[in-house]
Amino acid sequence: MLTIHSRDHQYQNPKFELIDGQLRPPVENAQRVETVLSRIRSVGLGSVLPALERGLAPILRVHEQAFVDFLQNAWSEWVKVYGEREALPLIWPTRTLGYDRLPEAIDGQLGYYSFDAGTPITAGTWRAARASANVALTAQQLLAAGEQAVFALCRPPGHHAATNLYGGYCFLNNAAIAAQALLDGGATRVAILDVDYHHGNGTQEIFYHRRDVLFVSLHADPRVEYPYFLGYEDEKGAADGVGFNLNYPLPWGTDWQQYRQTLKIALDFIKNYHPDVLVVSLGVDTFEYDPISKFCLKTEDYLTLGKDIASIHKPTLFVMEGGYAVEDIGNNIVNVLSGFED
Ligand code: SP5
Ligand code: ZN
Repeated sequence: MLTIHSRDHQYQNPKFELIDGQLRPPVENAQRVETVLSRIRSVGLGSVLPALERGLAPILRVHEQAFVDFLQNAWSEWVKVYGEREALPLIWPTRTLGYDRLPEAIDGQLGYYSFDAGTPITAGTWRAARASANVALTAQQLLAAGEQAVFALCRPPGHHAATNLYGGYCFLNNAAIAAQALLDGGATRVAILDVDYHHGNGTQEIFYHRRDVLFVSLHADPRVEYPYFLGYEDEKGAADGVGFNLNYPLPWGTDWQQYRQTLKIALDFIKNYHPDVLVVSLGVDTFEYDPISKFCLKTEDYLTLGKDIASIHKPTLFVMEGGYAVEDIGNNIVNVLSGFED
């Protein structure tokens, strides 16, 4: 299987993140990509190709222009006021505070365009986020040109990013951008299967009113897990999209046997949708030793996960999302990809 990669991921390199009431070294760090790359090379999964520049047009098919402008300028605006320290929001337009005014001050804008304080903007965030979208888009082009499966080694991840919101370590929604580009390139129906531990709230929001993209997500129950406010089973889509959004919240402690029962139902649903293409939001933070998660999948289970995904026989674009057990994510990601190819 071909892998697409960009060195520019390293420009998202915050010194700390705010997590669980502490400033700690970021779990979403550059080492993640290096572990995956080295495993891809040691097992000989296939060639690793650089991402091509695709410009802003395919990004603007998914994200609002003003949001993209904001991401592009946030760091320089922040530095004017606070100097070269990580940009974090501290106030949000929530419930009765009002939510439809875009303030002029950078602090207000950070709150307007974000949904958490765990996603630092740094000097290189925009460069890295764009590169990550280009990774997904380059993989999308190869798939459109006839490859059966391609792996987009995206970083920063994307599935929490919505039309005009960033958060959850995500700025641009790589999987959604690729799915839209597949449609724009001639596909009629695209299915997105999100197997990251966290609900893909951004992807859900982007396609919630549409039936040309089916969004199916297995994730930790938002009643007790991040992102808390979306990902419930009664969120089934709206307007034309009713019936084309499917959430499967699972309890803490879910192991492979329990996970697989739900996965089979999800894959059956996807199969009956008859998509032209499958996009997999591939997070391996479902791993038993993931530092921020509470599922119990083992390294060998990811082989079966890949095999199960292959069983619906669709051209498949794998887009990397989360997974923070930095020593193991290489094995876990590559197991999914090689299980798929077996
Ligand atoms: C792409 C992706 O996986 N984003 C995840 C963002 C999660 N950020 C908040 C994590 C809160 C973690 N609380 C952990 C409790 C155990 N220490
Ligand atoms: Zn995740």
